[in-house]
Amino acid sequence: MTEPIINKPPEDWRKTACVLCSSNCGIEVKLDERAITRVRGNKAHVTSAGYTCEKALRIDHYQNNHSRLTSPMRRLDDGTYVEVDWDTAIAGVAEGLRSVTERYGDDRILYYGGGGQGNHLGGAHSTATQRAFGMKRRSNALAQEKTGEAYVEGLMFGTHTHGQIEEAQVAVFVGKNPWHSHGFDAARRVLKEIAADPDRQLIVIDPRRTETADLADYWLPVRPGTDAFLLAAIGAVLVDERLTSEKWLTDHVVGVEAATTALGKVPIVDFAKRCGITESQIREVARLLASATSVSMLEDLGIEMAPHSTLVSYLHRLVSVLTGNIGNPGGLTPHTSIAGLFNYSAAGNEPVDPVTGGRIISGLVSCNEIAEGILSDHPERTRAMFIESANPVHSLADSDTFRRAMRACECTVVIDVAMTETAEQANWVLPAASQYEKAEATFFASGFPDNHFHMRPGILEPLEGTLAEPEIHARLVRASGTLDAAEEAGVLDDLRAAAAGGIDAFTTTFTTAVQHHQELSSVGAVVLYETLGRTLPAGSEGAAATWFLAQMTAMQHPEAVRAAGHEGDGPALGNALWQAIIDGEDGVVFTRHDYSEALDLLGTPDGHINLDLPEMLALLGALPEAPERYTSNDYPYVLSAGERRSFTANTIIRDPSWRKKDAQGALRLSSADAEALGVDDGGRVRITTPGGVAVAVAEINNTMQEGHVSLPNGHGLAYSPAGGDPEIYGVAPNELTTLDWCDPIVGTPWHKHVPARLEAVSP
Ligand SMILES: Nc1nc2c(c(=O)[nH]1)N[C@H]1C(S)=C(S)[C@@H](COP(=O)(O)OP(=O)(O)OC[C@H]3O[C@@H](n4cnc5c(=O)[nH]c(N)nc54)[C@H](O)[C@@H]3O)O[C@H]1N2
Ligand SMILES: Nc1nc2c(c(=O)[nH]1)N[C@H]1C(S)=C(S)[C@@H](COP(=O)(O)OP(=O)(O)OC[C@H]3O[C@@H](n4cnc5c(=O)[nH]c(N)nc54)[C@H](O)[C@@H]3O)O[C@H]1N2
Ligand code: SF4
Ligand SMILES: [Mo]
Repeated sequence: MTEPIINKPPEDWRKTACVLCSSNCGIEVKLDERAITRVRGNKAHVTSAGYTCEKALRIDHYQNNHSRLTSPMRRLDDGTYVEVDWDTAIAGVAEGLRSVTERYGDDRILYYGGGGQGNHLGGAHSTATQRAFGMKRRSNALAQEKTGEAYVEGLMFGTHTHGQIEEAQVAVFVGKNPWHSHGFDAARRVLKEIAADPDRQLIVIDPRRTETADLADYWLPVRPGTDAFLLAAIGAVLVDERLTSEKWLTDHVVGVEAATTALGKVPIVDFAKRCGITESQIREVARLLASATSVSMLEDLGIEMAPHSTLVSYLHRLVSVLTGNIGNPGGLTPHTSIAGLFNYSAAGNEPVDPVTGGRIISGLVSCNEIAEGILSDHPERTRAMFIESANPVHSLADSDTFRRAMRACECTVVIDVAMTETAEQANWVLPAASQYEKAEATFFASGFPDNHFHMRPGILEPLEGTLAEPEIHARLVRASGTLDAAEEAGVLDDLRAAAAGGIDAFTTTFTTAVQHHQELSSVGAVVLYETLGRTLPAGSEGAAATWFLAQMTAMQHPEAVRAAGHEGDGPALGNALWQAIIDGEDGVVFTRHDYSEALDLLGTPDGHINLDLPEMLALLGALPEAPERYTSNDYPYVLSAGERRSFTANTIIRDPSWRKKDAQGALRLSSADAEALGVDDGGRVRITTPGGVAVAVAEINNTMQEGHVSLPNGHGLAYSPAGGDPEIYGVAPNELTTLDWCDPIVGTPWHKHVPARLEAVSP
């Protein structure tokens, strides 16, 4: 790297990324002092190539707003906060965590979070703090959306797969609205390309006529919560009409007979009625999927947070496998990861939570069970929580119960940039530097045949009073005493000296050091930050941890790393990749494969895809007996609580003035429902659910089916405009949700399918 970005002259553009969704589009920005005044897509970016959506252009509302924290804070008994200095805060947090372990034993502290849409380096450094303080319980937002998918993928593929939509002949979205939510690169551009190409088809399975559905060749408006019936029927047609890819299945798949036998019993006509899609349309779609050269199916919250969620995750993959769409160009492909979000190796042998009895998927406690466990009287319950870069009071089901659970803990710590709903309940609040004030990166990339990684240095100095997470974790690890012996033996000094001599010298010294001091590898990210990180340019220090990730990637996929243009063998190859990551301001290709190698990346023990999942097949067999509806006379509507819209981005931006439209976060409902309720457009509606009551502004919107209404996510945040008292804008969806309304297999909440009662509120 030539010069630190933070030292660039004011008139220069600075390269960074948008942090508002997992696409992390490369952007270039101009600054005026600390304000981000201009934003444009970075055309040279390896993944996004200049693409952005409207949200990136208003990113300054994330960087500069009145919610930013500027001092560590400690909660007093009366619930108010006092500012404390960093030394006091670090010592207090270390003492609070240590005393919980001393009193209750190991494994009583839960670590939650570790990264949002743009920042995973904090989480990478937190592993050091977790180990230093014996935090073994973990959870994060993935355990309220993607654990069902991960469970099924672990059993079927032993790894994650991703649809290569850009190349697919047929793209299918099941409960996903990529026009707004993205989830793959340059989503709107790619959707428009597919829509404009007569040889390619777009299929959207969604009760609402979304912006994506508007572009689709086939929009299948399922009745909410009935996707399992639709996908089972599509699978059944494949079997009934002998449309499966026999030869390919014989070569690559086991358990075909178990699955096709179960599908053979599906009552297609009855299931068509239940999901509200005609049999002829189901047959037409099944034939299209079977005849296409490639199909990419992607699921998202519309099925992950609705009835039969884990089963649906299985059923649509079953359809992809039966039609031979795994590992082919434009199909679903396994891929490399610079650091995997899930560990698939325990699939099928997941441990059970000793307190709640729930399955722990990939080491993650189910989000819906965290509060219940803490509030139980089980002797092994969690007694402390360490929450980083997450806002679970707002984002997890039943906000009130999560608040109570935090208060029931003996020590709670929050690291955040803002005074959030969660920070407001914590004993200690530690202010983080923003994602434009430090090195950051994410581990979301799931590209194939090429996979990308983008490490961005900070473009601004940390806001006064804040620290970047690597520094916070380094201080906590030091306070734990874990590094005392190595420090006294002069090992850290040796590592610093070696790092100053270059990455190869550092590699040799580090390898020897961890042999003598094993604790160095257990808190490895912090050791790297404290040594190698000190030699990196200002704003890049936290990138040292990626050295380890580069080494691991080079060890696991040496050929693919070399094919991506990085040279060397063994540790030298890892170092070449790392240097490219550090220098690559537009991101790098870190692995390059050929499609002929795609199925080599499967992680199942026998290298085959497995369709015989007895638990899922039993659920499929039991579908005819499933309830016809989950609504009742008391709660006759289905509320989707948390829709992605134009100006929503989870709770990353708190300042409501960033929204150009839908400032109030309206409840969308059909004109038929509005008329029946006597509600006008812009009028007010009371929403009552088994979890709570809220009042929202109504928006009559005929993309909604009758009986189905939706609220946006990310609203209902408290924000104080300059000098003003805090105000709450819109409805916080989880004031309306409950903990028990969730998937029976993995515990993911059914937020898209909350039974609700609506009443007009007189003006
Ligand atoms: N603009 C914006 N983009 C985002 C985010 C954001 O907050 N704002 N958040 C990011 C995150 S964290 C995530 S996980 C993704 C989520 O992205 P998506 O899952 O695409 O977003 P949602 O709008 O929550 O839900 C998708 C669709 O599910 C539909 N749906 C509701 N019920 C059902 C049903 O029973 N069956 C089916 N088939 N569909 C149903 C809804 O009508 C909606 O169109 O978005 C990411 N991108
Ligand atoms: N009812 C309902 N609930 C939902 C959903 C829904 O559809 N309906 N969607 C769910 C989904 S899919 C998800 S992913 C979750 C998301 O919910 P969470 O995982 O809680 O994540 P975010 O809302 O993205 O909050 C990220 C936090 O990180 C903070 N932050 C930003 N930058 C930094 C930084 O650099 N360092 C630190 N330490 N903190 C930072 C922000 O201030 C914010 O408090 O919400 C879930 N909740
Ligand atoms: S919100 Fe997502 S798609 Fe839009 S610019 Fe940001 S990263 Fe890209
Ligand atoms: Mo999410």
